[in-house]
Amino acid sequence: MNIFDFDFDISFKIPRFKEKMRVAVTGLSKSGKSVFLTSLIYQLLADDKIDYVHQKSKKKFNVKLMPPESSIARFDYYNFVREFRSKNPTWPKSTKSVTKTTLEITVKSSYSWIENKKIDLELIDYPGEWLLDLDMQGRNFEDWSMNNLELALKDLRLKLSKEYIRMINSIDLYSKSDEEIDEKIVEKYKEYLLKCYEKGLSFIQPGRLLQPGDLSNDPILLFSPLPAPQIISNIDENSVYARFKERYKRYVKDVVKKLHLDHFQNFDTQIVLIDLLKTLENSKESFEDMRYSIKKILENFTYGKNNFITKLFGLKIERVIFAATKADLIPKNQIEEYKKLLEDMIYDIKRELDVEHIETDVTVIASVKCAQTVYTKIEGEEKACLKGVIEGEEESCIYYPGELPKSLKSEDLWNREFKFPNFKPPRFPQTNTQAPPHIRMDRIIYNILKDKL
Ligand SMILES: Nc1nc2c(ncn2[C@@H]2O[C@H](COP(=O)(O)OP(=O)(O)OP(=O)(O)O)[C@@H](O)[C@H]2O)c(=O)[nH]1
Ligand SMILES: [Mg+2]
Repeated sequence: MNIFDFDFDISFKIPRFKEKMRVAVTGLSKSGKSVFLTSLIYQLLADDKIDYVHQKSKKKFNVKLMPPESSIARFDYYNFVREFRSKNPTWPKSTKSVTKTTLEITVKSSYSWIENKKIDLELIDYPGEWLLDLDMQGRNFEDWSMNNLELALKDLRLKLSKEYIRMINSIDLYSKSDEEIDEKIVEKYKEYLLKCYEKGLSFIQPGRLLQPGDLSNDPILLFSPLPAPQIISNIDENSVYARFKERYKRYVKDVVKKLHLDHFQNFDTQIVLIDLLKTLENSKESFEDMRYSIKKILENFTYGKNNFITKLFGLKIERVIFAATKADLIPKNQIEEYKKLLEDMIYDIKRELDVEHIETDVTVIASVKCAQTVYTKIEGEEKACLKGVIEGEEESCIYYPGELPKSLKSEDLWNREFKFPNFKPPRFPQTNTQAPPHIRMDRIIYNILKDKL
């Protein structure tokens, strides 16, 4: 045998560990989380997948949707897509529980002797209302009540909370009473929260009261903020106050803390989705209230740098992407102003993250583009408008949503009128060969994956 006839085993490859990426998609209710996740998965699975990502990363990769773990419900991707693909496409319904999805990304190795890299990208979806309740952790009932009652007596809320305040002022909250009254008080409080929601206010606690999920009709939710008595020892153990305090404690311990531990820890990337259209349609107060809510929400996440050692104790968020959603409803010529409005909202939050060396990015996106910008004359003046099918209609129409001023500093912004109707989504392609229309989803996907590819 010729010694040069040596059979070198080229099938051997240097193995690689599978990497994990956990992305916290963070957003208040109706900010567009479920649609964003559906679009993101669709874009990644589609054959024409995100040319931009391939071009920028110069890497080839494949994506597979993994079967769900048995312990947690699966993000309803296939049903959402089926609805988007139907003749009369519809948006996903409001989310009522926590669901999870994992995408396995296989990145082609640059060398044939090194195994392809595999990354598990984990994403969760949940009702936006539940997010604000995380802020209740670490606060006792007295503290929480004081904060929420102070808020209820301020500005716009003062009018909305009138009936609730009148009710609690007319009841003896500290002496022995029948439990029947509890439901009535909480019902009034819920009415107040709903009014806040309708006025575009975001800070709503407990959010679970508006979206109870599996706690629907559960007495654990029978509490609302109450003023503390002058003398603590005057509280009867069968009083409204004592019962509400006890239920509050149980809710925070058994529900909020558990939710936090089970689902809102251990992320390395965060995407904060913000629906600024809601604030434009409402008021400056709605804008400020949203800013406050986002700040409160982000206080519940852990930021920092990950390294081999720190990873042993759980991941920290190293990168935060702020994205204003539904940008297809802002005419093209005002997109820069829309972005500036987002920059204004998150200015302080971003600065704090910058100081901590957390990478941040600010962008505007439309997960699913439903409307086009067209120009048309209104009362002799050319205006940028939207063309699309408004929900409940059959035919496409041209719609003027209002116009963002060039300078957002002027109070003029909050004197202008805006109205953004819900547009019907376009029908999704019937096969995975092509992705649905979007704005900047490719940019955001690249941003999420860039360090891993
Ligand atoms: N035009 C437009 N509308 C959008 C887009 N994304 C979401 N929407 C609208 O916003 C609504 C809410 O979107 P969802 O993704 O369900 O919001 P969510 O954050 O999951 O809401 P919850 O589940 O209630 O927390 C949708 O029903 C659509 O009407 C988008 O990219 N463009
Ligand atoms: Mg949802």
